Amino acid sequence: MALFSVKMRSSALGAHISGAERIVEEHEVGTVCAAMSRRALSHGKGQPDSITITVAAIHGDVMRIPALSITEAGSRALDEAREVVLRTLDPLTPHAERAWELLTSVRDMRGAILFDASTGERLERDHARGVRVTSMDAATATGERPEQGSGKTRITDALVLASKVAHHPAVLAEVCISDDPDYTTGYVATQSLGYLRVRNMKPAGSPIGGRLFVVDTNDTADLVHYLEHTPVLVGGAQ
Ligand code: WAQ
Ligand code: MG
Repeated sequence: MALFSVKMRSSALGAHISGAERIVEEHEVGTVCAAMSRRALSHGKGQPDSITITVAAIHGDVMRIPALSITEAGSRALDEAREVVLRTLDPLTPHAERAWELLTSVRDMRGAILFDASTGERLERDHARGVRVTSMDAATATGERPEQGSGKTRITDALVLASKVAHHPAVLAEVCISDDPDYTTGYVATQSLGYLRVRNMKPAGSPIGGRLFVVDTNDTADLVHYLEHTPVLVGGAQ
């Protein structure tokens, strides 16, 4: 059966607004493209003046990996959220505070910061754009997935991305803050800890948001190729 990767990105005056990733069967391509454009047009960050949807046939195998398990940190305020993140990163890098400072100072990136665990340096080539994880989806049949825009998709989408990212051995941890001004729950994820939801990652109404991957690798190109191109289905029967 032919599978297709469907990607959407939207922007206004050149600034990134939103993006989405799916892997679907041929007969679902039309419906998914329509749902993605609807979702892009009603995004909380603003009205896009450009929406690009790319459909590409997947040649070769699709990797199947389990979803990370979801847990929740009971953080009641920003400083508690920061503590949860720092406590998770501290054993993995001596530059945990720098990682937090960096992540909480960026916005409007299409992709993620690649943060070198040992040096605290950024490894991605384009600092304004970051590295965008694409070609992934939940393994569940389309009919069983939550309706696009229902609110449930946000956590599903994040869990799929986090599971793909954590699966690569060079990734030690991921930290995510939503760029939606009214969505203040983020997460920190590692392969062993799973997906830890963290409330109050930023003040309500703040436009900041981004992703940061703490990595340990001497082959950044291999990692970036996996993140950008390897098709991965998450969850379901392995
Ligand atoms: N690859 C890399 N970075 C990305 C990608 C991607 N495919 N998609 C988004 N980002 C970066 C980009 O800088 C965004 O500004 C930032 O992440 C946040 O993206 O369990 O909604 O789509 O309730 O706003 C977490 C859910 C929600 C927590 C995260 O992220 C929970 C969210 P958003
Ligand atoms: Mg967003």
